[in-house]
Formats: sequence, structure tokens, C-alpha cells
Amino acid sequence: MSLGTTRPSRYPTRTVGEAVSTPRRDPVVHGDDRSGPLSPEQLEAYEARGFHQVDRLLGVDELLALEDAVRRLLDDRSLDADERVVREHAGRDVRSLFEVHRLDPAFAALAADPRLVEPARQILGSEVYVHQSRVNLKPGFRGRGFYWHSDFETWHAEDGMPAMRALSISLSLTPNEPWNGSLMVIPGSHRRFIGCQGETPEAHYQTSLRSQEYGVPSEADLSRLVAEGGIHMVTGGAGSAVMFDCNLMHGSGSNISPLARRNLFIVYNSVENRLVEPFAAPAPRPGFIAARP
Ligand code: 6CS
Ligand code: FE
Repeated sequence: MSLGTTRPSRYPTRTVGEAVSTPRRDPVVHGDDRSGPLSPEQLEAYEARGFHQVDRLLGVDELLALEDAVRRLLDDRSLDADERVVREHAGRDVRSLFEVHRLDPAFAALAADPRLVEPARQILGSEVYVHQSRVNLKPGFRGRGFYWHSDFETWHAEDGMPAMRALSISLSLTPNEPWNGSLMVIPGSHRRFIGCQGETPEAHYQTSLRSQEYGVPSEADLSRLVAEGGIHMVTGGAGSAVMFDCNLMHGSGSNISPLARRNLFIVYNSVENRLVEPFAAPAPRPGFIAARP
């Protein structure tokens, strides 16, 4: 049944008929702030590839404090029925903890830390705010993956994010190895918007955070992107980080190794790109997934 929830958009998606792809209509690096922290060469590489990796952004003491914070949240029985705790389809394993920057002061401090905020401001060319934060837990043996997607496709369709002027910073809380479900990105894929077929159902977030069925690119589109850009595996020690454009195509496999893979994601959006009504969904998603400060 058609809910007729699609509004005209510069980036059409969630269509009834076959999906279309659109060239990117927004800059990747906004403005011209050469004052750092990223060097002109690093900015140029970010613009071309859509991501920037940083080794040892966090120190050992910080990692231990964040580990404690994750443990506190997992042990907090008052969160048992909280929507911010997303469990895997089968079993009781926690898949993601959302809005961690409002649940624990350790994450709040990190979300406001200049090591994260300054590069975000430089790339987005304005002040920024936290659009979303979450920890993905991916435990050993059973942690399930995330299929290929562009975050912006979801944020545009379901949250009403108007332009590609946001980025994610993913911080490794454990080592990210090639074999424990690390992030995979398609370099250069941020330069095209890959529309997805299928209208967004009501309350889609209640299932999409476990496994996504709408907002899934076609195999033909993915094959084309990979033929052009290949696949880059984002690995690194605990404390390493990657900053990536909101429209970069990415995903991750399951973790059947014994070693948990935990990452903290903080998404920064430009204050000049605040959310409006969703472009292709019946209703906006709740604030713990998409902040509207
Ligand atoms: O739905 C979302 O907003 C989220 N989903 C995925 C798979 N990645 C980005 C974002 O955290
Ligand atoms: Fe994502």
C-alpha cells in the first residue's frame, strides 16, 4: 500500500518504482578553513576518498574509562526496556546503545572533545552538533553485521536531513581486525547518491536498527561502486578512529571470532543543516536516533 509519504527532494529515494541515482549536489569539504587540525593534503584526500583515519586518537586511560561506561550501561537494569538499548533479533545480546552522549558523562565529554569537534567543524565549515551517537557491541562469536548502506540515505529519507553536510567519527574501543567485523568502506562512493527502491513503512526504526530492509542499495549499484572504488577495510588498534562522509557507502560483516569488536560512533551535523520533515517516511524518528536541538 502506498502511504504517499515521499516529498520532492534533491536526492530521491524510497521510490515505488526502480531506484535512481543522483550525482552529489553538495560539497564534501564545506568552506575553506585551512587552519587545521587537518592539513590541506588530508582535506584533499578526505574529499577524494570520503574518509580519514587517525591512529591512537584515544589513550589507554581513556579507553579504560569508556569501557567502564559501557559496562555501567549494560548493567543498568533501569535501561532494560529502554528503546535506546537495541538487541539482536535472536537472543538477548545488545547490538547497539543509542544516545550514549546523554546517558553517561564519559561519552558526553568525548562528544565535546576538540579532537573530534575541531575536524568536524573544519570539514563541515560551521559549528556542529551531535545528530546521533551510539556504541555498536558486536560480541565475539555472535555479533551480527550491518549491510551496505549510506547513512545519509536514511537520514535524508527518515529524519529530514536536507544536505550532505554531516559526518561520522567511529572510535575503536577494541582492536578492529580484518576478522572481527570491522567497517568496510567503498572509497569515492560518497560522490553519488544511490537511491533505494521501496517505500518506508511506519515505525521502520523498530526493525531497521536490527536489520535493514528499506534503504538498501541494489546489487547492480553496489557492484558498480566497487568496480570503481574497490573496498577498503578500516582496521586499527583500540583508540584509533575514522571520520567518514555521511554519504560514503559502508557496511560490516558478522563477528565469528572470539574477540569482541566495539566501536563508538558520534555523528556531527552542521548547524546550517538542521533536520526538517522526513523526505520519504511517514513520520520523523525519535530524538534518540536523530536529535533536533
Ligand atoms: O539508521 C541509522 O540512523 C543508523 N543506521 C545505520 C546502519 N548506520 C548509521 C546510523 O547509525
Ligand atoms: Fe552506517
